[in-house]
Amino acid sequence: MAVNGARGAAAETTTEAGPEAGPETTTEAGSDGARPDPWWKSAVVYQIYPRSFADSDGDGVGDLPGMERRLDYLAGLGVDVLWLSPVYPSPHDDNGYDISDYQGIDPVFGTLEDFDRLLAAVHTRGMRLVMDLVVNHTSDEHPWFTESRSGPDTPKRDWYWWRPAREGREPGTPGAEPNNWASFFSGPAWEYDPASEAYYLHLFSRKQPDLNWENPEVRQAVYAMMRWWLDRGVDGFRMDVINLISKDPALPDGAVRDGSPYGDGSPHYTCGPRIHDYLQEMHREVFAGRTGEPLLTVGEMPGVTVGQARLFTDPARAEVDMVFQFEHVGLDHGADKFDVRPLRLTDLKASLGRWQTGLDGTGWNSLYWNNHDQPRVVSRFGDDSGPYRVRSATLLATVLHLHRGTPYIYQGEELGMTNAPFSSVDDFRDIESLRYFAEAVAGGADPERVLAGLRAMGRDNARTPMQWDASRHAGFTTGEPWLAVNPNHTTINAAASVADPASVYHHYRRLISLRHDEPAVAHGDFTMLLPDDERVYAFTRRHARVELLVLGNFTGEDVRVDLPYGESWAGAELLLGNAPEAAGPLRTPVALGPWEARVHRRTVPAPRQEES
Ligand code: ISL
Repeated sequence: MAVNGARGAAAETTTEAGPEAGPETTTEAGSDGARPDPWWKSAVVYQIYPRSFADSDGDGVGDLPGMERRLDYLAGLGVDVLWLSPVYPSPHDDNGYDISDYQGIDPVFGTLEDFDRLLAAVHTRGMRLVMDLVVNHTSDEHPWFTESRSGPDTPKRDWYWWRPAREGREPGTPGAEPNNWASFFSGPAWEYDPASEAYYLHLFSRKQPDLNWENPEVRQAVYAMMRWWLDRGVDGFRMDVINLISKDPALPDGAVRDGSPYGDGSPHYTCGPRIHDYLQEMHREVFAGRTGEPLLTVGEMPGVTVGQARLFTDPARAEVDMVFQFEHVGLDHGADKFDVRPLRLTDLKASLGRWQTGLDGTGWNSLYWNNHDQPRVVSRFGDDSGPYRVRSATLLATVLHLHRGTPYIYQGEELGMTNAPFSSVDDFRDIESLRYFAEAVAGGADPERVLAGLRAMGRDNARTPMQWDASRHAGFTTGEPWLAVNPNHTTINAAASVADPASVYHHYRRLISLRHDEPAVAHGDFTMLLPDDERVYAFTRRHARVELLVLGNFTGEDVRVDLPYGESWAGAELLLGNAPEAAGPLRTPVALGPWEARVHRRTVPAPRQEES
């Protein structure tokens, strides 16, 4: 996509954070000196989960005016793009990922006028706004589905996947579903509709019927809706489970796993037969030929492989700019995601390293630890227990943000927010956790064990309200929050973090500035070091004559490491670190304190090919 000038004027800012937001990060010449690099290669995205960000009217649910009041905080952090999880009208069976009207705003979040004002205020500050696009499914209360459900002969019948019961089975009874696929949220992926004596497919909840993308009318309706939002001024889309939209129309049974009543349907709907056609068509119909600001598109793609991602993100194929892949956030899963295993650092390095290499040159990575579906990273891969919370949160941030790709920060991650102390199942609100608990306990599992899994991995960990200050309900709402605020907000909150130069917040701010200012962060190549070391994450980034060395100690102990070619790094300047007591140039062998992270920089004398 072409690189244009800035949208609006980047607001003058009086904070130390600086105005480096958004379009200011555009690079004119490409890193290879030829094609201009897209602006999003040096951008950082911040995800807002609207329900839990800021409530302006005391109903206990975050809203658009609340968000608008907090924009200066986000501009101060220096992020370039805001991505909003869904704010459209919805019955909220899955917190807005079940949409009943694609072209409106749910009253709980505000009005279209509130949205337009928010968008203008984001642009005034030099940032961009990306919407969530949820088009694998609608809500069952969407008029498209209401009409589709009204009878077999309605013109919209074929907009969804309707199938008769399995042959020889009594419709509506267990085992009579048209195939053996499971829903992501427990139970079968089919719901029986007695009125029309047929089943409809729902890969998620039964209130999220899957759209039939085989039908060209469905696709055109989606593209028209996307154009409507772009005409309104939004700057792109994060596309929910977009690699699930193409199903094998035969909807075959999946292979049955031992002991499970369900088969694995994923080979028949993950990156299905027409997925590339659909995304290329979407690009032609929605994005190609648009004048004005360049956009950002990111496809959420559970189960995507590196090879597939390379195709999806190859600019020459015009599909999406980048994808969210799931490999690294599955490394601590056992039999399922609630069966938690300890993370092996070598597995993490092997996985992220493979993605770095796999998308090098052709595609582009998105980088994330957290989003609204994942537990808090400081609790998951760091140490949230007290003395090392700040150290481990800043180490994780440093390692992630120094990879090649576009980093995503999930609200509160920049404060080092932690998992929540849920004491009983009644504390959870998420459909996934509640359904999983009910199904596991009904199947004879020990409720305490199931609860332990939910505490570690449940999505509500990410969804507790943003911790703005130490006051009641953390300054999130004056009413009763829809999900309890984490009691640790009295010490972990934005007001305290902004005031403390050694906080997690200021570390994120420095990482974002570094990406804007140092081309090697956005554009440098990537070389993993010490792949077999279980304690230290180490890699280099190189761009032109600048080389960066990133080191992170993933343990709570002092470590000493010998680096390959370590002596050549001796004396390299420290660009950024999380342990002030260790300031100064690099000494080898390197000694790292508990959860210490360092980024060193050196200038290399000659291009790599002449070096050896
Ligand atoms: O969290 C998950 C279940 O373990 C993931 O599999 C998740 O459902 C998957 O990443 C898809 O997520 C997206 O689509 C869902 C929605 O519930 C998630 O919040 C959304 O991010 C259905 O729209």
